Amino acid sequence: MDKKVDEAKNKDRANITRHVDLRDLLERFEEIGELEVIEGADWNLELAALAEVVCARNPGKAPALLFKNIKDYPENFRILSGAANSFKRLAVVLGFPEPEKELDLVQCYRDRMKEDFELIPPEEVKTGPILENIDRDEDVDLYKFPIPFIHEYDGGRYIGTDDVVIMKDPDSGWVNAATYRVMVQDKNTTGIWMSPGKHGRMIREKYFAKGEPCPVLISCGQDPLLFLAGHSEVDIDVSEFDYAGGHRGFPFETIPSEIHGLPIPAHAEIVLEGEIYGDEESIQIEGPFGEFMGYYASDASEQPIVKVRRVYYRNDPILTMAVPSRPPANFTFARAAVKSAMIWDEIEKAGLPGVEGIWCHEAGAGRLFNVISIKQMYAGHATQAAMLAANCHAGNYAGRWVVVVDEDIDPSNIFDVVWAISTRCDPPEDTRFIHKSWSTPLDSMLQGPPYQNNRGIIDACRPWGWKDDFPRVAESSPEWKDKVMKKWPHLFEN
Ligand SMILES: Cc1cc2nc3c(=O)[nH]c(=O)nc-3n(C[C@H](O)[C@H](O)[C@H](O)COP(=O)(O)O)c2cc1C
Ligand SMILES: [Mn+2]
Repeated sequence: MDKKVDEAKNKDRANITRHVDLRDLLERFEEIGELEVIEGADWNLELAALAEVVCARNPGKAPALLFKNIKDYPENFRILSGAANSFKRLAVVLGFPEPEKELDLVQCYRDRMKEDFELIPPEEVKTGPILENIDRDEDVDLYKFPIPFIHEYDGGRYIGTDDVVIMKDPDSGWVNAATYRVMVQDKNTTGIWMSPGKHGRMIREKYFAKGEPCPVLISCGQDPLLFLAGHSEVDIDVSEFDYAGGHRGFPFETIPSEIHGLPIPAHAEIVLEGEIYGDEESIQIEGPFGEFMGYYASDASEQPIVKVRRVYYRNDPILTMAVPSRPPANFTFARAAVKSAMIWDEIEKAGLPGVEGIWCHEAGAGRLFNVISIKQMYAGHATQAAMLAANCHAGNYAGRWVVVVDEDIDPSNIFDVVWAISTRCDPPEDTRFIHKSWSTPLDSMLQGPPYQNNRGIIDACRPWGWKDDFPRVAESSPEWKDKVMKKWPHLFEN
């Protein structure tokens, strides 16, 4: 283990020793003062409500919450909320120097993708902490864990929110590892919900088409890098394990599971193994669930179930919990940064020059209101930027607005962005629409199938044709601002 860490250290340009697993990260979060231990909360509505308000009151800066001594449960069966969801913790997780502002994170990520990123496949090992406890067949009892009931109108307790669902394509052997919600039905059965077009759903359909159940692992507590890869749009045929490994700089260790030989992350906290059944006798009602757009947009529906036959877990396991809700939620800051960087990477590879920054605002749940700033270089450049950002894989699913601004506008600063839309945009000329795009039953603006939505793009750049004659901005020069701030510093302390 130490040797690998050393190798990673050498590799990392920032010379940061990378973490081994979630527990290693928790120590680091504690060192930087960003971990709060909460004792005695109730799994039933209380701990999720606390996670929600703590995060919403201080977006990007709220601590991670580690719940222990949860009502009705052993002291050390814990729940973690918001692991990577702050400036500082996300930088630790990704191995970046401490950021000063949102775009520092995006820039570091994008630089890595541009310069030295490579996919690093997992390394198979024989054993690891996840095998400390194994419950088999009739001993399986999911209620052993303090599974949260998150919001009042949810249809049940969700064991899988900050999770990674691991499935193997039966034709190519590609291992997909993505975040899909998992609701407990009874002590050894869960529901699982996958939106049309998702990789896991495509894989599941291949098994169902052959009349077979689909083998699956559900990791319900793991390294935040796996969760970040699991809920970001990593390309089809690319394993999120390889992608997350690439960001850590050394491989994730995996152990073949007992029944299906699927890769169990060796340092995960809780992993379920079983099969997904989608036949008529098996399906059960799933949901509703408070969703990422901030609504209950889709009703409860009949969905496939997972029959759980193994539960692997570490001693004193930690269930990781995401609380989708009216934004900001306890994962939207981290998502905003990663998604912004992924879109930047993709559109740059598609040939777009002149990108200065991107920010997928938390107010749009990190998907619905994405702003891209460019240094305009030719007529049509702004439209190209918007179209690519709206349609590349990382920006496509369930999007709504893309705004393009000039390079003097900080895309992460909503005040700057509203000013640009208000003063550099002629609404009938500078808004355009994209119809029939990839969306989801979770879209608050869709009442039923087919789940396609329409998008708006806003060109809030100075009009290309007369941009050099555009009115001068009225503000003190940087020199004057600097001078006065130095002269009266007490006015500028936090
Ligand atoms: C907390 C959370 C819960 C999510 N739940 C679901 C879900 O239940 N179903 C789904 O299709 N996508 C869900 N997503 C979005 C997917 O994880 C995301 O689109 C991911 O890229 C899908 O991976 P895939 O491309 O391998 O299918 C969720 C995301 C988050 C952050
Ligand atoms: Mn995938």
